[in-house]
Amino acid sequence: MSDLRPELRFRDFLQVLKNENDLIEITTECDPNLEVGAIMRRVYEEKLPVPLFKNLKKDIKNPDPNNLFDIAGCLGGLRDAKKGNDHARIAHHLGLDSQTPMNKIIDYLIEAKTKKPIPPILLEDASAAPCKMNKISGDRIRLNALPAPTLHHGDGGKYIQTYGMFVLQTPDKSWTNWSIARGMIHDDKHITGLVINPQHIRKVADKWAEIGKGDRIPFALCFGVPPASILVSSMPIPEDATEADYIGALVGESLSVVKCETNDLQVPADSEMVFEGTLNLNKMVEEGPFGEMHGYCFPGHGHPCPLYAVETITYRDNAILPVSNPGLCTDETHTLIGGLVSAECKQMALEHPKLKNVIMEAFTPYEGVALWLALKVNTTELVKLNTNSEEFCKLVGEYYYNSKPCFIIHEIILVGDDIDIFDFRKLFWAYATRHTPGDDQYMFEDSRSFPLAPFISQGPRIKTLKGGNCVTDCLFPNQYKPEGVNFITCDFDGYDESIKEKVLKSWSEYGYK
Ligand code: 4VP
Repeated sequence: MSDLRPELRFRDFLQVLKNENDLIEITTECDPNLEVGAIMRRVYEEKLPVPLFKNLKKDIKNPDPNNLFDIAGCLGGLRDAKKGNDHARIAHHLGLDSQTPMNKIIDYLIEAKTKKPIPPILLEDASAAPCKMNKISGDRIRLNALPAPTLHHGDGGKYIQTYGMFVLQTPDKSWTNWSIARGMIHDDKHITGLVINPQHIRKVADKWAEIGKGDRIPFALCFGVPPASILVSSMPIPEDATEADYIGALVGESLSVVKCETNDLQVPADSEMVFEGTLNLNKMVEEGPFGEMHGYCFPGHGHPCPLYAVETITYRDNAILPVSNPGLCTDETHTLIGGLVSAECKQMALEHPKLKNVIMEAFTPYEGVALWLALKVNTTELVKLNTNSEEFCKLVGEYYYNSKPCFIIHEIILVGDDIDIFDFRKLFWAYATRHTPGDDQYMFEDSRSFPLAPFISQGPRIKTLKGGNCVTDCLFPNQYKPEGVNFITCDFDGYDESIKEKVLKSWSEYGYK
């Protein structure tokens, strides 16, 4: 049996992918300026093996004297289903069997919440930690010399941070948040990035501002962390919950952490690289534009964002920078952010007295780039609620659109229990055929809009950041009533079991391979 622990060790994760012919070491020179991004986009869109860029083109005028890192991309993208399970890489992030399908991954994430949290263990001898092999600080830090990628045409700079994990802690140390937020190189010593509400990174940072220390908030940015950690960092787990303890419960053991060099924060010992320093909420610089999870970059000006001063970098030998290149489906913004929002939304249903028996599954279909949330409804249980479309959709919309996980969602689609919401062809068919546009759609104008959604950022609601959220009811009116609806679906599934069995058994006899 293999002793590789892909969920705990980033290098083991890469080795597992390599063993499964799902990783290609690219030794041809590749330019971090757009070429790496273009390769990654093609890999995501064609579901090809992950690229490990071993020969990044150097900037002749400004070469990196420390030769800090190679790049690994597309680590949470989909694998070609012909090679087995298309969610294999997500399963490996959690140490699950590579064949585990997405609905089981969602259930696994929910189940781990019921397990006792396991806090991390602080290694006394930090010098033994891989992330402490090398250290640079002060003048030796030259961020502009690093082969950080410019990912999309139109991006405002080099995005060194797309798949690393920020560590921030409240001043009273009661809440430590691990999260992903994008980060762009500003100059040789600084990066800038989104620190926005309702993200927890903002809430923790605001606690420092409340005590007058918003200009020197200690942070660590860790790259190549245990894959279970990066996955949970995309997760909207409840406020005050410590991601590290939940991850311990998820992987069944304590994570090993070490203290930072310049502050009291603790970081995964097995990280590839750790940037340490202070975040200044009062110093705003231009960040972006950046091609985002919905598949667009809107060139032009960026937005003011706070500044992170990078004071020390520790890193292991031959460090590897993990990179996500968001865009058209399917990349980490859809599998991880969307997948974890799905888990939270299913959990929310289980916690609701009326919805717990009615909502069977929740999923953000990748083709909807995590703007859509599909909810599968148990129609037998729905009838017992003695409700109707308007009342039920208002209940669902008010509950979900006022929650943090649904911050990124703009359309909730209700479908009956004959629809597999993980099968987009079926979901889209139900969407097209089972609601009357307008009549079966309920708008929520008081809830928060997602500023990154292109129709919000490019439309009038960018001024108010309110509303534009919809519940689309793809249940027929009679599915709310005891009489129900009688229909036979005109697809292969719609035939009797006996016919299907006979056809499948005789398939090759007919001449089909
Ligand atoms: C919560 C979603 C989210 C996705 C991308 C991004 O840059 C910021 C927030």
